[in-house]
Amino acid sequence: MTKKKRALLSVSNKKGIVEFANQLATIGYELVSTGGTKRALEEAGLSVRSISEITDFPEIMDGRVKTLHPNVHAGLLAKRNQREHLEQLDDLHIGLIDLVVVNLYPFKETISKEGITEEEAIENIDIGGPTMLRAAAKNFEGVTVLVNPDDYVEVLPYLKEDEVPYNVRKNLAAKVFNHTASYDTYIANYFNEMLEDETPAQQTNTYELVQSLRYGENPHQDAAFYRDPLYKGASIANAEQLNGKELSYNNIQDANAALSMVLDFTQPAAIAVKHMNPCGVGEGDTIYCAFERAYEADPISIFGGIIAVNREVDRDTALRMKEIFLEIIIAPSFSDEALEVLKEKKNLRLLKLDLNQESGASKLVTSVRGGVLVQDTDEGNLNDVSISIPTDRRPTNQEWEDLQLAWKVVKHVKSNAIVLAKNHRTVGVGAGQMNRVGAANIAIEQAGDHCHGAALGSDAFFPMPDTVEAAAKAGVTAIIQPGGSKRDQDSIDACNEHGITMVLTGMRHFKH
Ligand code: 93A
Repeated sequence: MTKKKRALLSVSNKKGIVEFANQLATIGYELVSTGGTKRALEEAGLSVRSISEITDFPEIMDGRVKTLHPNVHAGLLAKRNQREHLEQLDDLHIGLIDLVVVNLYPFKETISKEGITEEEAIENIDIGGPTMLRAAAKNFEGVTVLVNPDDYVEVLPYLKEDEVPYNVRKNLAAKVFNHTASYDTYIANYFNEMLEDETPAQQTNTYELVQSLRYGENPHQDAAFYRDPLYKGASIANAEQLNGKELSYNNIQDANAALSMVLDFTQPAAIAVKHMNPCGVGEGDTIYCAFERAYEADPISIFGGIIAVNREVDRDTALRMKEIFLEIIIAPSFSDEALEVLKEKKNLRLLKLDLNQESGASKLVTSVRGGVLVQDTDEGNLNDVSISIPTDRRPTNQEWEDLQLAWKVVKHVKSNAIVLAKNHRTVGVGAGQMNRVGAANIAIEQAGDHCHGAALGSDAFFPMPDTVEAAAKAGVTAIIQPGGSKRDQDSIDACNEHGITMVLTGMRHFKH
């Protein structure tokens, strides 16, 4: 007579466990469980052996030690095709364990809750569970291991046939190691954060797959999109897509650029992005007015652009937006009428995203060949700096408004960056140039007549007065820049000569 197959069930998340165990019992499995799982199964009328019977040892220390025992781990790790292993088990009266159903103490969920104490967090570090999972996964040749309740249904037919295919077992083992790796990363990060001001701790990151992408920046590049599951701020990874085609790699990058920018605005604002740079930014009393200004800022580049706004899109704004070919619109909400209007464009991607989520620095990971660079996102703004005005003239109220807008926008433009703003909108953007005056010339050319009385923002200091000279010639009357060059005085002198006012922020906004 062949021995009864043995299943070890020990789960924190009891979803689906009763139904699954019931089926296992029906097909002849002996069920073995730890305290809480055993109770749940017995309440449903199943007959279950206690893990203590297998270990010949009680569950002790409030469950801290319940399955950590050679009788469990030998039963899991014995090679089924190695006689010595099986003989050793026989000598020691240890039975094989054929199926492991384990999910872990909810560490991530626990630390995500408000007001959790360190003690509660630490109690939720599972030790016995991952040990069983890893043992079973290492020995997937002889053991089937289930870490995800969603897999019960799929595996059941194989168990009924008494033959779980090799590849299925291997796949389940891979799921285990991915799961335990990510589980440990949460724990590592939790400890790193606790230590933050003491030791520079090793930082480990874990990401969850959001979606595989059709391709990357170009069709011959594979790509996928991952989320940082612990990030609480607004993120494209958490946006609700209400209409349109699936997001592409470039869409996600552009949408992220637009989102990062719109989060810096409190009054109604509209951002138009192309290739991760803003091509038009407008502010206004209403979102309609803000969008109109963002459009007027550069009616050519907005074509095929990505829009982010920080207020509900209403019908009138939707009608205006609909007139232009846009790739994506990101908004905190869309009125029903606006949705009706915009949904007529089948491909237009509409992303609804709560912009009031507790935002904050996210880690910015940039890859280099063979490694990654990690830094905080640039959350610096004018509230964090003390400005100085070294020129003879101070800005007028209107100039100060425009300077603030230019400064907010230039932070998000690829360096070297110059932004010209006037009357609540950008009028010229010079992005990603290898010299500063080159960026200024592009912005000036784009702004044309609008340069007169415009404000100029520069993401970094002026190494020489040539940008001031070019700006003065074009009619710019106010400048905002970090300052800090050895030759700042030359730029200040040039401003005074041309009656330009200049604000120094002391904070640089490079974006390479
Ligand atoms: O505290 S533990 O690390 N010590 C153990 O020996 C142990 N064995 C299983 N946690 C342990 N478990 C975990 O208990 C499992 O991973 C599962 O999450 C949970 C199930 O406990 P119960 O059946 O009592 O609800």
